[in-house]
Amino acid sequence: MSLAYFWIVLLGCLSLSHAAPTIAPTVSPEDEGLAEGYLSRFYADVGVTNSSVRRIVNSSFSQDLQTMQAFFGLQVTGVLNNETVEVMKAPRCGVSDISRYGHFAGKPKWEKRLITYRITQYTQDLAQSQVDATIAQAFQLYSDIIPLDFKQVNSGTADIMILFEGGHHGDFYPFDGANGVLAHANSPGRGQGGDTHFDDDERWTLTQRGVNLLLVAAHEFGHALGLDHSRDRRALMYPNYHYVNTNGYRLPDDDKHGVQALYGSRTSVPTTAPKPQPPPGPDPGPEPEEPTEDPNPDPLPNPRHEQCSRDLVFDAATSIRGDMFFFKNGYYWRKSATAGGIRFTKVNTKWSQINSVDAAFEVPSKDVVYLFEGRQYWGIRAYAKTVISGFPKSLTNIGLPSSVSKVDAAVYVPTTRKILIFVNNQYWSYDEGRNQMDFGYPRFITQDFPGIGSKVDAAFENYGYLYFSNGPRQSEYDLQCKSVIRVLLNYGWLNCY
Ligand code: 0DY
Ligand code: CA
Ligand code: ZN
Repeated sequence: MSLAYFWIVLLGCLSLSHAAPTIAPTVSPEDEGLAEGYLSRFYADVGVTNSSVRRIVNSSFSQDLQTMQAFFGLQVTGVLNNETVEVMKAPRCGVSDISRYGHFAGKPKWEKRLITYRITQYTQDLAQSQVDATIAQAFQLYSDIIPLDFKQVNSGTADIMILFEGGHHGDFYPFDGANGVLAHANSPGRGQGGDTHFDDDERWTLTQRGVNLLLVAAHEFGHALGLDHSRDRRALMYPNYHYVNTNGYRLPDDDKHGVQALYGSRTSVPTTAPKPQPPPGPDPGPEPEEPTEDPNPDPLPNPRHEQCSRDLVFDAATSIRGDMFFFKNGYYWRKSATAGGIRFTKVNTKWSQINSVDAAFEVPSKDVVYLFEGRQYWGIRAYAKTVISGFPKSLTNIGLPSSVSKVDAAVYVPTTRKILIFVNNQYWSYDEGRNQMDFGYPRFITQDFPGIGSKVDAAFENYGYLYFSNGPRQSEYDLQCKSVIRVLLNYGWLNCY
């Protein structure tokens, strides 16, 4: 780009900034400065790093702000308001933790909504119709959540040209025989931009054996849409292939955030819930979990319609054998780890003695889950989801004072074997190994968990991080660095796009 062109772009941006103010009048000058520093540290565009340039280029400020707002699940306005400033002020563990996904230098992306693709050379490992269907399915993982559509064409030059071939195949990156490099793709752009090649010396399958085409194609199309590799081991864009169950597969959260930061999200909320999948392993088959219309109306409203509300507040949350259970008003949403689908169930149709769950946690090493309601708690066998005999027990049984009439939240920390029990602005620590309450508790939440707020509505553990909900807001907390590393909204767990 010539220098002259660069200044024209700058001037263009300047006039734009007058048209649309990017700072809400309620934001103080100090917070404005904080936001500028924050965005240039975490969201600086490649090539525009000079802060004096950034100050003038308001549309870049606004764009970076939009990326940040999308990442944190805030309303994407591009205008700095106090809610956004609050999220920026939440302490974090250092630069690397803010986003695990990556974009390519210069953030190339498609500037149109309809992207065509063409498969010019097929593999012999699968039927052509299977390849067509799998490639379409891989694209659909993206078109479900971003406002792009993909269309297969059978002649001419498409935006994304796809082929299967081993060794040399017409670019400067010959494949390496079986294993190693499985496929590669170019970042978005004209000409070869987005083109995707699969190494035909791999054994392409639709199963766990060989190399699963859906997973690799979905990874490659991530590149073709502008995603670089991610540091999140759970992400599809993690550099190394590993098989995961592809039934009902959806994009992992990290990749979803990454691609939505480039293209925004599809605005319409899907009207049909994802198909429930049977739970895996020794779990005794599909369970009689039905969306329940209650004949005797409850004092607490059925929260089903709140699933995709930004204001959704949980009563409790826990993992059970990899699935996530989110409780609210005597109901729960169950998110399947393998299928990703969500089921909505009334608590007392599952556990007849329990009407509403205040707090819940799982001790995976014992395969037991504990559910709390009022002054009582129940032990549940995780594999069968049945109440263990001898329950319910009283809260005083675990050493809580009799003045506690209900607990707000509880979570088990596998690394320390402690159960943290939250009541109002304090918490207790119960040692699961010694089977007794730790000395010196209760302690104040704000003292030991900076940044999560002074009260916890629901808490759970997931992949080594702790999640604390306070109202609709949720903090992803790193116990080791003792700080919040991301701020999320509760509804983000419930497949809402
Ligand atoms: N392509 O996108 C790749 O990342 C290449 C490597 C690159 C330097 C050209 C690749 O094929 N990497 C292998 C891979 O499977 C690495 C491996 O584990 N053999 N990447 C794609 C992939 C597919 C599905 C990764 C994940 C899931 N996480
Ligand atoms: Ca290879
Ligand atoms: Zn890759």
